[in-house]
Amino acid sequence: MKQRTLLFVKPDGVRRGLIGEIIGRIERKGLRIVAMKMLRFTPELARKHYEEHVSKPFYPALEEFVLSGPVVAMVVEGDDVIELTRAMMGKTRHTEAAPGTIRGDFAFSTTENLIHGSDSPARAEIEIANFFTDAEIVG
Ligand code: D4T
Repeated sequence: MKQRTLLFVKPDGVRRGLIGEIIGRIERKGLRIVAMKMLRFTPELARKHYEEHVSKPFYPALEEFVLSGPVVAMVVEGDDVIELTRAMMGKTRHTEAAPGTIRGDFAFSTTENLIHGSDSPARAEIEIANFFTDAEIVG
């Protein structure tokens, strides 16, 4: 089933020069990037994007981290793209992410884990609208 998802390279990925590595994997997999931009999170966007985590003990550190530098956000399209990109990202915790996944190959922290990807069609729709206007989706 053709789907869209919201991905972003987190500030650690940008700082470490891994934008190209991450986008390259998405392109080489045959997925289609239909929108992309570099931006900085605001506290408001962080609270909106991470609404399910706002009350958790790790949220302050998570917010500080996502505000710590620019991110590269994109909308990616493909068959079953949500499940597929979650598999390519690897598990959230750096200790559990399998080698061959983005986090398994490059992440050494659970908070600084390089990439975000929507985890359901409903979340993808909300997250895409948080980051992009319809006019910015050009692919
Ligand atoms: P994101 O949302 O960034 O794609 O990550 P996941 O979907 O894989 O993981 P998540 O929603 O459970 O966590 C969101 C975000 O919070 C950070 N985090 C998470 C953290 O710093 N400490 C923690 O204990 C957990 C569970 C990492 C990703």
